[in-house]
Amino acid sequence: MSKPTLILGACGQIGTELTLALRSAYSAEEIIASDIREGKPALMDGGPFELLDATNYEAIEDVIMHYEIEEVYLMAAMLSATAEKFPMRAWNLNMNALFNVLNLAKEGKISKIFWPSSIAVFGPDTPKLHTPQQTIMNPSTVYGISKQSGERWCEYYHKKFGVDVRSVRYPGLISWKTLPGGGTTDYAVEIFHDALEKGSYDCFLSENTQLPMMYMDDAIRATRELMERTPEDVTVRSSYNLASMSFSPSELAESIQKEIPDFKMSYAPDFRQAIADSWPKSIDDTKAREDWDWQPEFDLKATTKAMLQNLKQS
Ligand code: AKB
Repeated sequence: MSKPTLILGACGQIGTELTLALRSAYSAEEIIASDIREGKPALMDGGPFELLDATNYEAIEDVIMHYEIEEVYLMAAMLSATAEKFPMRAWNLNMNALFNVLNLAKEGKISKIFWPSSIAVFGPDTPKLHTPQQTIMNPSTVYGISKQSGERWCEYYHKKFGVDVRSVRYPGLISWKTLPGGGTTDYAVEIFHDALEKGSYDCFLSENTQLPMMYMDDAIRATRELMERTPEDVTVRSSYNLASMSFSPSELAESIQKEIPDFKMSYAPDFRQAIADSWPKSIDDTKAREDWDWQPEFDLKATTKAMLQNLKQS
């Protein structure tokens, strides 16, 4: 079953893999990639692409009308570390892009939205272990504030206008096809590149900073599984907690050392340490498991092996 679908922010870390996955599952011609810049050849050559600014309502509306788009995945966002440097730019991008798609759905121009939230919605007052779906949030970062506000607006548009918007709180995502940019969990991707290229990595978080993480294949599958459910199954319209594994930089280094015994790790925490310290260490995703049978497949060992193998071959 294929529906004309628009991906905003298709050239980023998640957008690239989501676009490729949807194009191979459905008719590639119906999966329209878009971003403010061009992406990798695999993405540009594999189906339609539009240069599009997610904050420009009229430009998105034109593309939606032209391709008769039904579903939109809004993957354009400024992540946690960059957002601390450019708070107003982050707020404008993260909120205006969301309002654009929510309003297009409210006006009946699209029928379904996916919008990613993040573990960044939680803050220093949140219980750190097995953080529940419903708990104290109080995010202390620019990015987290925008994601928590976004969650409130998603639920509001669903309740008030019947907008079918769906969301998960992604943990740090580990992938080999496209580098992340501007996040606090980026170390868990950079480390694999440096391990293969230099045999060492200087980590910007301290050795025992445990954070929730996920391999990209699991994240894409979760996204698709949530989007494929009937609206009645989706009982959370803010955003679902989503989990697979949690580890610290030193645990990741040990896992890499099992594959590359001479790998060396050093630590030089910077401003991103404070962001990481404000986030949960592990997440309780019972609600996602109950509502749409979420089950992760990749643990730390499987992720390490997949990352090293794929990066060596790429
Ligand atoms: C970030 O580090 O900012 C993101 C996130 C956890 O949402 N990867």
